[in-house]
Amino acid sequence: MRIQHYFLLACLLLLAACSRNTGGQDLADVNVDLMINPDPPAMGVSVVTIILEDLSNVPIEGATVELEGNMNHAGMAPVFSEASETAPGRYEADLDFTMGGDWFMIVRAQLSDGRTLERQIDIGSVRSS
Ligand SMILES: [Cu+2]
Repeated sequence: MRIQHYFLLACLLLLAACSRNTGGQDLADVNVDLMINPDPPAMGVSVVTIILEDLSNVPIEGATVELEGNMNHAGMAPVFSEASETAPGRYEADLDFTMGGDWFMIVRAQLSDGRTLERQIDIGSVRSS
């Protein structure tokens, strides 16, 4: 193969990876729990903890977890954060709730078995003070 062919192949693989990420599936065999400190959530930087388990409550280790915080009303920029695994199946991220009001979280996880999870979780009201 000539060098151009490798380049084309790399581009195609990248495209495939990107479209998988945006089109992640809500995997039925994965439990996703979300906790926020402080609780109830308040405006400002908070610690968001995601627990990933299988249906037998076995922790799902080695995932890459990303969070996207959104508000229910239009015109707000989403807030992103990357979580790190602090214990088996436990992923923590700092996330800045930039405004009081109703929020929801989109949890994206790349599992070690190669599958991609995407799940939306309602947070409800974030206090403004
Ligand atoms: Cu807002």
